[in-house]
Parts: sequence; structure tokens; C-alpha cells
Amino acid sequence: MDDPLKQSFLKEIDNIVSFQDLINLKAKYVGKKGLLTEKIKNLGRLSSEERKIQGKALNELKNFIEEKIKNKEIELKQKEISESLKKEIIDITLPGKDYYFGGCHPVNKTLYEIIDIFREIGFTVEEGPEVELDYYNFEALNIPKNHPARDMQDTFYVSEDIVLRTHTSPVQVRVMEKKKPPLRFISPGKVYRCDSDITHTPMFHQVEGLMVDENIAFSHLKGVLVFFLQRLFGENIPVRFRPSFFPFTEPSTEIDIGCIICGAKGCRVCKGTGWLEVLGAGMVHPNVFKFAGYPEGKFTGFAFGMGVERLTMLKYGIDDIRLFFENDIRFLRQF
Ligand code: 2NM
Repeated sequence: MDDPLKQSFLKEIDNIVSFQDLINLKAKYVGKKGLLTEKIKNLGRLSSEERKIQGKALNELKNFIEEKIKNKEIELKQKEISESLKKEIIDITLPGKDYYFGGCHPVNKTLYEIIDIFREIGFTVEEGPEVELDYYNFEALNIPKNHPARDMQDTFYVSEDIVLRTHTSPVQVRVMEKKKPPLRFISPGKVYRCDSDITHTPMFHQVEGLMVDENIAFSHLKGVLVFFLQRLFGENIPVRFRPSFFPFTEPSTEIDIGCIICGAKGCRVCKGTGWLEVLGAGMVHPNVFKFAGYPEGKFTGFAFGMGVERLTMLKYGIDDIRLFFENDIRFLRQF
């Protein structure tokens, strides 16, 4: 049927691109006051013969238009879906969100290196309390009352007879109380001293070590500690032993390495001497064995101690100990 209404409808529906236009088009032709609806309403004015023919034709056109509109609606819906899929597409080739792994703190890195070296030569690891009895921190280590090392300025007192340990030596006394020689262990951990400047913090880390048996001599001390320093700083590191004093060892020594900052030429860090102090050590004082309950004269041994922050500062050329505890991520990421 070559109805002009049909022709104009077909032309219009071809240009429809939105749902709203489609709704308007539907209303225009088959709505309550639509062009086709009006025609159907007017059928009653025709003769029954004409009404039959026209009615059939208009009904067919109505079905045709409604079908076309339905198809157009489906077409628009499809277009809408495919466009939103195109817009919302996830590009799986884009890089993922950046995130950071935690890292090992430089002080812990040094600490683990130290522990590994001593493990290699048969030393085990022992730990003890950070809140310690005055007895284990001082008395049993041959540091009598009124000794300058017990000065209130250096020690955090919790009460009359309880302190924050100022070194990890009390661990060694506790182990000796429990175990008979041969002993060969280190005691790493946190220690506390009331002191704060560019080389001191109120808390720092120490590794102390102890080896006890019958006939342990100063030569054993020397062999173990030179081996340790060569492992930590390299085979060719110069090592020097100086006489010193500690209440818990006799004889006592302080051990230096050639300055690794200036190559032993003399600099600010080694104060022009070419040497850096890295260890304290000595043969365990007979009084310490006596406090531990060991039979007099039966055993000998050597002990040593080192500051982990200090060794880390020397290793990496860090000039302020407080950097370790500020937790500035830019500082920590460098290691
Ligand atoms: C040091 C230096 C020298 C030491 C002594 C003992 C003990 F318990 F056996 F007596 N533990 N650690 C010692 C000796 C520690 O640190 C600088």
C-alpha cells in the first residue's frame, strides 16, 4: 500500500537515534491523538463497504508501524549496550596500581649479618629480658655498688632493684646459671641507656658473645674476633687490639679496624687516627664465673660486645644515629 502516511512514517523512523524521539514518533502516529488513530476514528463516517476496505488497510498499517517501532526500540537498546560496553571497556594491558613492599631496616640487616657469621662457627643465639634485675645487669657482672657504670645518668631505673638492661651481658649470666660449659653463643638485642646525641640513642642494639670451656685462651678470642671482622669488613681489613678495662673481663681489650671511611688516612670519623673502635672484649673475670656458680678455676672463657647501630653507621657512612629511628621512608629505602 502506497499510503503517504506510511511513506512519511518510514522516512521519519529512519532518522530516529534516541528513545525520546521514538516515543514522540509513536505518539505522532499511533498515540491517542495520532495521525493513524484519527484516521481509524474517522472510519465510522464511511460507508460499510468502504469501512471494510479502509479498516483492513489501516489495521494492517497500524500493525506495520507498531512492529517497526518495536524493532527500532530493540535496535536502539542494542546500540546503547554496545556503546556502553565500548566506553566501560577495561584495558587489561594498563599497569596495575603501584604498591611497595616493606624492607629490612639497615640495623636489622647488620644484625642478621653478624648472627650469620657467628652461626657459621658454631655459636647459637640466646635471648633474655629487657627489663632486668639490678643483680644480673650489674652485681653478677662484677660491677659493684657505687661503680661509675651504675651511675643514674646512664641507667634507666624501673625501681630500686629493677633496671632496663644497659647491655646484653645479663643474658650471659642467666645462661651460665642454667648450662654447664662448653658454651658458645651470642646474645643480640635491645639495650637502654639514658643518653641522646648524634652518636647515642636511649635504645640501641648490641650483640654480645661468650665462649666458655676448659682451657679457652686469649688466642681463641683473637682467632674468633679477627675471623668475624674479616667476614664483616673483608679479608684485608686491618685489625688492632688495644688494652682496656671492663669490670667483667680481665684482661680486657678494645678492638679497632682500619678506618673504612678514609682508608686509614685519617678523617673526621676516625678523628685523624686512621682507626675505628668496633669491639670490646676480654677474658671472663673469675668473679663472674663465681656469681654464675661455676667451680673456681675449672673454666676459662672470653666475652665480647659490639653496638649494631655503630657498625651500621660505619658500614654505610651514616653520620647521625637518630636517622635509624626517624623512620623516614626516603632514608630507609636506600638500603
Ligand atoms: C663487652 C666487652 C667485654 C661481656 C662480658 C660478659 C660476661 F657476661 F661474660 F661477663 N658478657 N659480655 C663483655 C666483655 C662485653 O662489651 C663491650
